Amino acid sequence: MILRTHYSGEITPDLDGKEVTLAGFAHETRDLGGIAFLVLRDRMGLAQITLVKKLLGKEAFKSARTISRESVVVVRGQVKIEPKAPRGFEILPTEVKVLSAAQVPLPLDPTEKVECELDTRLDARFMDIRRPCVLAAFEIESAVLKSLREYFYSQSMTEVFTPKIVAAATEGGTDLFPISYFEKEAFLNQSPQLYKQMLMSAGMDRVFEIGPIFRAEEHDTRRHLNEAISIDLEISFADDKDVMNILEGAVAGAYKYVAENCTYHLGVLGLDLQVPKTPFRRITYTEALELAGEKAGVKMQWGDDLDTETERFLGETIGEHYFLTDWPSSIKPYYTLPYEDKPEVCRGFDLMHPRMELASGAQRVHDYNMLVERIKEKGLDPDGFEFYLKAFRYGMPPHAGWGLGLSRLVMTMLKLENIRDAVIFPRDRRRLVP
Ligand code: AMO
Repeated sequence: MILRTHYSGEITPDLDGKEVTLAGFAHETRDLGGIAFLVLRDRMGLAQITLVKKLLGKEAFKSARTISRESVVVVRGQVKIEPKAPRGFEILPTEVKVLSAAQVPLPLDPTEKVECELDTRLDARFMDIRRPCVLAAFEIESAVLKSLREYFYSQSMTEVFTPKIVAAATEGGTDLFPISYFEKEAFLNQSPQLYKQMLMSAGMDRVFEIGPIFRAEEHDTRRHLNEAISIDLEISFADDKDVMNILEGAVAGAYKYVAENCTYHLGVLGLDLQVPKTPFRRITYTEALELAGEKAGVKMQWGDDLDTETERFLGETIGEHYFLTDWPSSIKPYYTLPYEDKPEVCRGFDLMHPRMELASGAQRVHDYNMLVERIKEKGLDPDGFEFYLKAFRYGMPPHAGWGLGLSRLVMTMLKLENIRDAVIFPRDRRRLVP
């Protein structure tokens, strides 16, 4: 195969005189007559290739000058220090091969000189991702996942996979995508919630899962999609406070890992990443309501879900990651454990970034009878949850956990405007291809 010796980002002036082979896309060509330039782009950056007729030979020089933009090329040549070149070096090639020529016109301009509508970009996503600033988010996302996995393993957690084709709604409600499953009715899973809890009864104790969740919500916002990647975790013999500590450790750790290991891609995005300080501030739902009422005149009743206005106010006031704790039991799901002495308040929490919610979690109800009651109180039918409830009848450890949205974490970390910029092929109300 192609023996690429270096990525362009790995070439530095101290390789002066060395022969290298680069492979990538023809980012730009400039023809000045007797001399021509080809800028080669790969996922680590750009390299200036100076085409010299004498070195290449007449025929090869002629064809190299006419390479269409975005064609796939391999270049073999010598590194030469060139202070006038953008990165302080140029490559003087003895061979330029086109492996796959690009048609013209291009569906969009990957040199980032021309602004482009989001829809046009998503329609030609393969070409859009050739743009270094788009690619950077996905390279960083992969680093975030690496850091999270390493952190979870360091906390002696086991990675699991639970089914995405299921028979029952996790959170109740109607936001489910039905699918045809032979002669049965089935759905795409909204959350691994019920399964990760069942694994506590299986004695797996500390599990995490990174996988897709599906929500048939009609939202058309910058922070909702119909398919998202959720990072889910569940731990036995732990309470809400324990898993909040793990959550802030995971988030701050991901920032730190990216700040230390993704300098090139952060540079492409022009970001100086600040690692959030732990512990994150914790404020109760009631305190949040009071703060918003006092300072911003927001009128909300205790028991209302926080509206976007309140969320925005809190984000602006607090200005950093924070936990919202001790929610009214009435607005958190049935699996959230109410306080024993104050059952109208529960041990549910949300992790907030000033711009939006990143995660929610709770200490769970582990008592069978209480769980059946809570399911009924929410207007749901316990019969539909029999496979889940069964796991609570034969010894269920107390447990707690959370679910964190990967794209929201990356989007807020990188200050991306739209969640679609943190998902390679997003699925929303209008988009099913590519
Ligand atoms: P929740 O429904 O709050 O909780 O989801 C957890 C996190 O997943 C992300 N998320 C989404 N991201 C993009 N588009 C969506 N439509 C979307 N829906 C959710 C968010 C959100 O904070 N079972 C609980 C978790 C738990 O208690 O363990 C649950 O699913 O970042």
